[in-house]
Amino acid sequence: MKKFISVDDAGDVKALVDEAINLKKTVYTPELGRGKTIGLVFLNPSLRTRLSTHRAALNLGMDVMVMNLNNDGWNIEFQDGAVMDGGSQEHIKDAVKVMSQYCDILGVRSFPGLKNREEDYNENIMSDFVKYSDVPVVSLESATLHPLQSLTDMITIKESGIKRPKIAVSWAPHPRVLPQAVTNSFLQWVKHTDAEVVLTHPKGYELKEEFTNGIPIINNQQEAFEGADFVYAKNWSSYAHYGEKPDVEGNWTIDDKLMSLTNNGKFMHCLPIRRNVVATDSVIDNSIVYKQAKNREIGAQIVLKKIIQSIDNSL
Ligand code: SN0
Repeated sequence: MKKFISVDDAGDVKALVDEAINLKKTVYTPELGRGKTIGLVFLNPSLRTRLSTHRAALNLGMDVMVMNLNNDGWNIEFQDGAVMDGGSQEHIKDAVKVMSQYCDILGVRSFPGLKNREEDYNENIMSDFVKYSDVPVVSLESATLHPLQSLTDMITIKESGIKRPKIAVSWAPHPRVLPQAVTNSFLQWVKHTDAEVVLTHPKGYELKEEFTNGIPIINNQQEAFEGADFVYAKNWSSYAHYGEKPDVEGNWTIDDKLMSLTNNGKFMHCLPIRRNVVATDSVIDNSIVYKQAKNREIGAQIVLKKIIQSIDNSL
């Protein structure tokens, strides 16, 4: 594995999921990454991704450096050819080039601006990291994708042991405008597994077709929940009316009544979750969200392990 930006870097998804589950038997293998350093660069907040990737690196014997670029670095200029006589102090090109020289792997988190759809869906910032980094780049969530979360979700679903589970991916309410990344990525990954997926969202919240191709979309949330083994909840803002939050009819908050339509379905969410907005306390407290969060560690570890192996093989 030379980088980890999307499902296209995962190779055989089912095999990667199995390898990750198998890795749980020997989590601590410090000889694999000894003498190697990972740099974790954050342009946005993070709790699970930051700590689980850090822990995964420690399990592999790596050293870890964390850089909160927005708070602790210079103001970054992202525009090519910019005349930098204003507020920005360092060009992304120079920052990435330099940071990558101190590391063997560079992880980066960068959310979308949710103002300019073309810019976000071009993945300009992640592409700059890949282009200017001297070492492999791992996405810690980019403008449109969150592959470490999705890999982990595939692990959690596989571990349930349910053959060809029915998964209802559901939009849920939120007070802010949020990225489409987690849902885009989940849909991208789940297509490589044995599952029956239905997507439910209010009108106006259609995702980019590339991600929903071949997946039934049901605008009636109750109908979508019927017989589901898993409910995967997430809010996202509109793709068509980019970065907006069109009004929604009805109450999409996931509660016990909705969950009772499922096949004893398990509730999943990537966290952080707005309690009693996205889902009720009772739904969250009876869910598998902490199992998902715990699995973030093994998901990150299999990715770092595979990248370390490909670095060692090319030496
Ligand atoms: C991010 C998102 O992509 O939706 C990260 C999820 C892993 N979530 C948020 O930004 C939530 C922020 C909030 O105000 O609740």
